[in-house]
Amino acid sequence: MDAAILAAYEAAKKVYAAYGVDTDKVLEEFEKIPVSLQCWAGDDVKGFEGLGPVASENVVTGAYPYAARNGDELRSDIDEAFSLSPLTHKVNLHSMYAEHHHPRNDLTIEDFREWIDWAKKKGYGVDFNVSFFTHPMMKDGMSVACLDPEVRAYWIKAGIDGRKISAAIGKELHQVCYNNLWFPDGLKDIPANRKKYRELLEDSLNQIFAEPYTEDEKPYVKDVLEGKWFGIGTESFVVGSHEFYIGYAATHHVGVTLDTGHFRPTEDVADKVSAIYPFVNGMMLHVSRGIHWDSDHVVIEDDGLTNMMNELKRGGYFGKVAIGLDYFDATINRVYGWVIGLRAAAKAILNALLEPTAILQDTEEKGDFGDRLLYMEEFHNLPRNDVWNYLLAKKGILSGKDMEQELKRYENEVQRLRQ
Ligand code: RNT
Ligand code: ZN
Repeated sequence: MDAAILAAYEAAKKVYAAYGVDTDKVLEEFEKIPVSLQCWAGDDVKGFEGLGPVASENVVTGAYPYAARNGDELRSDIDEAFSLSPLTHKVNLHSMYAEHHHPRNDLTIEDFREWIDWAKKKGYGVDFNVSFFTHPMMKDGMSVACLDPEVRAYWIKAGIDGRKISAAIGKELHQVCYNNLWFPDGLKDIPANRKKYRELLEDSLNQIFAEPYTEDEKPYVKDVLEGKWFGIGTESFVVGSHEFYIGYAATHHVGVTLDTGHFRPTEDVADKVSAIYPFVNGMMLHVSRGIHWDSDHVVIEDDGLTNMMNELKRGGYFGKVAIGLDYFDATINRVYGWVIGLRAAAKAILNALLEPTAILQDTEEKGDFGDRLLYMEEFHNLPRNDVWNYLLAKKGILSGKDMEQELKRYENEVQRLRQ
């Protein structure tokens, strides 16, 4: 290792020790916090089913070339992104990335065999989602809340199978597989009967969750419901709103997903964790960056991310609340997008772990609010970057110009051949 990086780390270690933080321990903790990468950003949420032109319920903008066209390309791109991130990794799969061309509502774990074997070989975890969108069986943007019973039945079956697939993945990889359920269902204009759609969604969820997990599946799988307050095409009404899912999860022993882009832009999503977590069975984050709306910009080290990771640290939620990324920006190289988001998440997690939280919470207990704010500000000046540089050097992960050159090499030698 570069002697200057090591010397800086040793000095930083002393600074942190004076505040009661053991940086070696922090680096051990860091290894235990996986981040799940959204596979769907690698091809603009298209999937591999070859369904032809069908309406999409996810808005992706941009036309950067070289999107992955099949499983091998997508896995290669993910490997490349992970090689530049110091995190412990999971891959967040969507059912539209099955490689065996079975119908969306007739899939088993074997349709994801290539993914699972690859994850095993590389030591990645896997999370799962049924893709309840971009499919001929969607009707007017609706799936499980559709008024048409045939459409509902189709997607309920997909939801039931999705739980089996998730449990099988978790068992095979020996770690929890989060089965995330997001339904785009909603209406562009003012509904005349909101209640009816909510009743249909409730009934569909009851059918999807009817079969409890077996005792040997339970440690390896969690169902989480992802709400939203509006979407493009569902401006007036989203059936699966946050209120609906929090109520449903609390009363049916399932979990929720908080996508940080799915709230009013001024809402503080970090504040919601301790308000919801105690009452639901599991929580996942879709860390995103919305600009004015759920725009899914690449995650960067901004206040939203910092506040969320600090909250996970301060509330003891690391290891309890699952962290996933969710954004897609097709105006830049998609591998760049992943690398930037992974490194931002990694840095925010590391900074949160390094925070001398006990001091902050102590001043608060004592009512020393001046000290609390003073130290919060002062802690921005701790030598975090020296710990970060050491972490990357220890893992042999490139930074700065070297990282940029590696990404350019990958674009030129690998991605460019896809035209
Ligand atoms: C959409 C949700 C959802 C999707 C993915 C593809 O608003 O955020 O999580 O982005 O499932
Ligand atoms: Zn999401």
